[in-house]
Amino acid sequence: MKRVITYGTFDLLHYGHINLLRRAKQYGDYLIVGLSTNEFNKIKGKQCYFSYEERKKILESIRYVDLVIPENSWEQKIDDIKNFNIDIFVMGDDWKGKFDFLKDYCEVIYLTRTPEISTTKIKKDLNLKYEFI
Ligand code: C2G
Repeated sequence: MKRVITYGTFDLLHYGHINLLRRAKQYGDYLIVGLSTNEFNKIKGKQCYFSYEERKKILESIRYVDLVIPENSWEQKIDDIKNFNIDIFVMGDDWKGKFDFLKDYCEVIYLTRTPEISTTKIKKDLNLKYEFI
């Protein structure tokens, strides 16, 4: 039973997120997502459209996702990897190298980001399109 973990905000869920989750799951049998809480998003400088509970509900409905846990801090990853017996840590390669310190505890894999799409782009495009409505 190979257990995989990944972390993120996953606001305004889009196909880039799904591509990441689908590929992350392919590395094992069980995928945990550490979902950034609104408080942690403030630390990350992110303002979410959906609340934590709403983002959690959306993630839990995805076939690749087996468990969603809160991500409250940058420091919790090592404990999570130990507590959940994680074999593989996966992140998009915009984070390449940033989590190599986890290699002492599990395999670390960076997957290519899906080009073009991002939550920021969605917000910007919507703003442009509907700013006069
Ligand atoms: N992602 C992707 N392709 C995109 C957009 C996002 O592969 N076009 C990936 C990111 O690389 C990340 C995941 O989807 O692995 C979630 O993206 P975000 O919600 O933007 O996560 P982020 O704010 O980077 O949070 O402790 C780690 C942080 O919580 C990561």
